[in-house]
Amino acid sequence: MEKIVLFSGAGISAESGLKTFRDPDGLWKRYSLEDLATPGAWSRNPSLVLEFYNARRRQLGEVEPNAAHRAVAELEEQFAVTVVTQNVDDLHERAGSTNVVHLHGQLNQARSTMDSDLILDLGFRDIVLGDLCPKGSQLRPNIVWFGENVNNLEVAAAAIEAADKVLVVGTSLSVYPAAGLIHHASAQAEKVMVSMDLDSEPQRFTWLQGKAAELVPAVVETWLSGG
Ligand code: BV8
Repeated sequence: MEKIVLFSGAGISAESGLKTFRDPDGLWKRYSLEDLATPGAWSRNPSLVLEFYNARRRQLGEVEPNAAHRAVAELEEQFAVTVVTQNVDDLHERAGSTNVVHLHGQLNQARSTMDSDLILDLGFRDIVLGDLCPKGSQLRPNIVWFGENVNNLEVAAAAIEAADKVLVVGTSLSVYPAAGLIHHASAQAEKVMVSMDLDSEPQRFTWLQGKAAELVPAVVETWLSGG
């Protein structure tokens, strides 16, 4: 079975109604990531950080996967698919993808502040000060903040190296080390990138400019019909 890796960023979830980060109306255009998505932010004002993620988690409970997420799930009919995502939403999973590797954590999970391996499912519930892990320490979002180590990098790099096709969707490739993963795609692999705009022409990738919910189903249709 041919192997495919889908590498996604916030742009794949934009048409589900979730804000991206660096588009004109993006989250980091409205808020300061230093005040919301760093360990320093957490130690200075944990309530503000908790509320920022509570609001995003509540919204996640009200949105649905879009045609791009669903098309990616359909690829599993004929291919061995690994989804490597920078996103913290669960829309790939809700669309039916069964092998999703999260690099930056998951919005619907909480984590102990004394044991980073102690992870709890939250669904779409809030975390507030005083919510404690079973070991008695404050719960935090299970999100990788700036300055924290990224999860699953080796697994992600190995999957991309082994892939026959790599489809990159909805990422500005601004955040490292995640963005560096696309360079692990082999010379022989078919390499396609879908986004609305690009800061720089991606070497080795065929760039399709446009919306994920339109372009990803078209690429998937071509691949499923043998193209
Ligand atoms: C680390 C969770 C080691 C939070 C996130 C200077 C230079 C280079 C690097 C650094 C530097 N200084 C510091 C660093 C490292 C830093 C970093 O990369 N900073 C950047 C900002 C410069 N990285 C880290 O800190 C990482 N850790 O390095 O650890 C270490 C250890 C100790 C001490 C030091 C270092 C951790 C990074 C993880 C941070 N957490 N997410 C949250 O979600 O709240 S990152 C955040 O950005 C999200 O995960 C997001 O996915 C990710 C990347 O953004 P994108 O997904 O690409 O979204 P973006 O808005 O940028 O782009 C959207 C794209 O979609 C655009 O291309 C647009 O055209 C397209 N689009 C929009 N709509 C559509 C569309 N495409 C198709 N259809 C549409 N409809």
